[in-house]
Amino acid sequence: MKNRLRRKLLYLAPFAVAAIVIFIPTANTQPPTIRHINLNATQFDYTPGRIEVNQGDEIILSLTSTDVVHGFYLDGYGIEQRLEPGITREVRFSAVQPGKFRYRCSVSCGPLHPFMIGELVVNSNLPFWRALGLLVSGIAGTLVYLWHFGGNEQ
Ligand SMILES: [Cu+2]
Repeated sequence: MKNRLRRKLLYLAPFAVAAIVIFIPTANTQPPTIRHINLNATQFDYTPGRIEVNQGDEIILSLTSTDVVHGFYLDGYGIEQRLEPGITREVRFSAVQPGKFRYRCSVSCGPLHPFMIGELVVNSNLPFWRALGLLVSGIAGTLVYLWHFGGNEQ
């Protein structure tokens, strides 16, 4: 009887370890937050030129042109906004899609207009993959457990 219990624990141990490893916190596990970002458009770049957020974050962009009329177009999210000089426009969206997306000027604003490009980085949602990993290891653990001990009382 005691031996059987020990064998059970031995089989379950790897899955317990897997579950613990999956939940070890790392730098990338912040819960989704509201990110307020000021983005300035000036001939011929954006400041900041690179924005990094986490998947699931709610993004509020305050867009301002500091000189001439510019535009803001965000690849992948299909967001477009015309920016009149000195008038701040707010764009709000959820960063649901992970990956790298370019934002570019969509209003011809001068000779270097085609090079007026920035980058939005949406880091993938690690908690989601951890939850999935836990689910998979849980199912695998259950299957192994049933396979070894199910209905076979010896
Ligand atoms: Cu421009």
